[in-house]
Amino acid sequence: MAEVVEPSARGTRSSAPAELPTRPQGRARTTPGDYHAGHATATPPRKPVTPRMPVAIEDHDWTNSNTALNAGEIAHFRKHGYLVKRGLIDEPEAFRLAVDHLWQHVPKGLLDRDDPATWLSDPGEAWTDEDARRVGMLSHGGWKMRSRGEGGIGTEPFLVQRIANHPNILRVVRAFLGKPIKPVGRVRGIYAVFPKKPDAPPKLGPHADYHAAHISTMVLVHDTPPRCGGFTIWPGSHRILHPHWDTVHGAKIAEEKREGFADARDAVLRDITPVEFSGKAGDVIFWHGRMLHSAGINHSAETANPMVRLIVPCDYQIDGQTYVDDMEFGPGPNVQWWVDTRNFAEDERTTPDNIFHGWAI
Ligand SMILES: O=C(O)CCC(=O)C(=O)O
Ligand SMILES: [Fe+2]
Repeated sequence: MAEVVEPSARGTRSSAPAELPTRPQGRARTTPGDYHAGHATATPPRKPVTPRMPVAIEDHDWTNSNTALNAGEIAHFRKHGYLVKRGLIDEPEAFRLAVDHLWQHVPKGLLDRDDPATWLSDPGEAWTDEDARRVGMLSHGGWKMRSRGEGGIGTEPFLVQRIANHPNILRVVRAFLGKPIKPVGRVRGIYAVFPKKPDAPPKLGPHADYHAAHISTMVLVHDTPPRCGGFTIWPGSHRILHPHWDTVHGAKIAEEKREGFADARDAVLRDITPVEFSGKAGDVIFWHGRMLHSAGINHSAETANPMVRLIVPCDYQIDGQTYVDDMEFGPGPNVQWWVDTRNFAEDERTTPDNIFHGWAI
């Protein structure tokens, strides 16, 4: 059974810069500066909820790696909120560079690429605030490797040009949206999920993002078998959560809609079995920005082949909008600076059925 999920209590958010832990002196440095705290998506459940354990993602008879979308794919994405394209990008060198990049940036040798025992070691305080600023934080058994600024981690050409702006990915995004796509300036980073200790309980961290992307991708940069930490999503949650947001893409949920959002989220967790994305390097999952999702559970330390799961998350939105930074919750310079997409003034208020307003599907 998964652990009970208790989203962080609201009202506890501080105005500390993003990713600086908002912690009392001396608390573990692996605690993230939780930018979700205070946001409506972090409203606690009325009753504790235990998420179901994920099942492996399944291919269908219409699954393919074309850059056009067939009727089966469109219907599946509309209903379930995600679509997998196997072997969509063939960039072994970029993938190798991404994997090497992560291991080359481990602070002070705290994790050793060749020693799986270190992947379970939980460096704790040894991973300092300064390390987190340079290479990203450890949190909840994962490492979101990323850093701020123009040349920050996430802006490297092998991530941006060869992966995020890969013509095949852009063609699929374009097929969904039917409009020019804003070129991507950065990926979120390279995100690792460490194997959990064999006797530790499996934990999920279900949450909703609010980055204003129309669509996002997770790109596998190495082969990732099931139960090895694959990105985990709650199918159909995009439709259930959509009406609870103020606008179709923006980050806001009005005060009086908080409880409704939280109840809908908790119903999703109770009723829907999540799906875990596994596959081979170059497989890509396209997912709707309103999906409830989580980093996956990495059981590989229970097998003969322990592995650290790595993915590259990328975000896409249509071009030519009036983009604005959200200084409080991001994306913007303070918070969610690792996300390339922005809120935009032309965003519309939600209605029960305008989730795909303006899309080509
Ligand atoms: O690492 C993962 O699989 C999930 C990451 C995630 O939830 C996010 O980037 O918002
Ligand atoms: Fe997320």
